[in-house]
Amino acid sequence: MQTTYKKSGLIEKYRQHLPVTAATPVVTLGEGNTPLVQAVNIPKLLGYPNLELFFKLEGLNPTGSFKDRGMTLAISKAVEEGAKAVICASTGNTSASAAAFATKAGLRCYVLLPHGYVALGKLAQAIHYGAQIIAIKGNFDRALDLVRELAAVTPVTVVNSINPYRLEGQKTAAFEVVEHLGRQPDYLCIPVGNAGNICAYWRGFKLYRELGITSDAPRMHGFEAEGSAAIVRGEPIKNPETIGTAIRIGNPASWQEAVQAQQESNGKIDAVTDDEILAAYKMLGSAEGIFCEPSSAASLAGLIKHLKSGLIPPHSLVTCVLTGNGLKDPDTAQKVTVVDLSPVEADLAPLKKVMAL
Ligand code: AN7
Repeated sequence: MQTTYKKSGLIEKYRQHLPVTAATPVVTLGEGNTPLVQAVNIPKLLGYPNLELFFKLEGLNPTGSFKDRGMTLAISKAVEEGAKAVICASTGNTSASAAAFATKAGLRCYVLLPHGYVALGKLAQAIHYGAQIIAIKGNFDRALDLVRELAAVTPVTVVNSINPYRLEGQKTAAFEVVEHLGRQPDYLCIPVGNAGNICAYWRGFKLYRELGITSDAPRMHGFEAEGSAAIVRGEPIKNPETIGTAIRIGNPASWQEAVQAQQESNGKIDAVTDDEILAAYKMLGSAEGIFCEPSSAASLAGLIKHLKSGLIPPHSLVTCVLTGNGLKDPDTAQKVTVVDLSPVEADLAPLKKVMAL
C-alpha cells in the first residue's frame, strides 16, 4: 500500500524560489524550519533592555549546522546532473553535511580537512556517514585550492559554496527569519568565514523585498575572527588563526559578493577577538540555555561590539545567526568552563555536603 505523507525539507517548502523542476530528485534529511528563539536575559544583562534579540538556531539542522540548507540543493542537483562523486574542502561542517547528503543519494564523498583543526564532533560525523576523509598538511584555504584543481581534471562535483546551488539553498534561512518575525529584522548579525552565508541571507532578504513580502531589508553585520579577518584587513591572510576553527579561513571564496552585501545593505563586516567570541559563547549557555559552537558566537560577540560602539542602536530588532551546534566541539566547551568532576562517595551525606544543602 502506498503511504502519503507531507514531504519535509526546504526544497519542497520553497520550491518556487529555487532552481529546481519537477524532474529534480529531491535529496532531503528534513533540513530547514529551524527555531527563531527570543533572548530573555541577555538584553538586560548587557544593559540594553529594549533590544529585541532573536537567535536563529541553525545548529538544529539534521547534521547540526546551516550547511544542510545548501547541501540538500547541491546534492539534489548533482544527482539530477548525473554526478557519481562529490568533493569538498572543509573546516568540518561542510564535510559532515556533504557526507550525510551524499550517502543518502548514493554518491561517493571525498572530504579534504585541515589536519588538526577540525572539531571532534564534525570529524566523527564525516566518519560515521562514510565519507572518504583526507587530512592534509595545510589549512582550509590550501584544501580549497586543491579541490578546485582536482575538480578541473577529475569527474567530481565540488559542493563547497563555490557550487552555485549552495548559496541558493542557504538563502531560505532569510525567508524563515521573515516568516517568524512577520517582518524583516533591522540588523542581521552573522559569523563570516568563507563568506558564503552572509551573501546567501542577503540574496534571500533582497528577494523578499523585491517580491513585496517585506518593505525593506536588514543591514547585514558580518563578523570575522580577528586572526582570520581577511575582508576587514583587505588582504588574504596566509596563516589564519582563531579558536573558532570553523571560520579559520584566510582567503574567503565569496569575498566580493560579501563586500557587496555589506555595501548594498548599509551594513558592516567587522572582526571580533577570540576573547569576545568565547565570552559570547559562554553567555549563550549560561544566560539563554543555548549551546552553539564557538564560531557561531561571533554573531553575538559582534552585536555586543556594535551596540557598545553605537553602530547598532539599543532599541533595534536584531537576529543573530547561530550557525552550528555546540555538541560539535565538546573539547572547547570543556576547556572554557572549568568544573571539578572528581567523584564523590555514592551516599546521601557526602552528596548533601557537596551540594551545600
Ligand atoms: C559553524 O565547513 O567553511 O562564511 O568548511 O561551520 O558561509 O563560510 C564552515 C563555515 C560559520 C562560516 N559558522 O560560514 C566549512 C566552513 C560555522 C561554520 C561558518 C562556518 P561562511
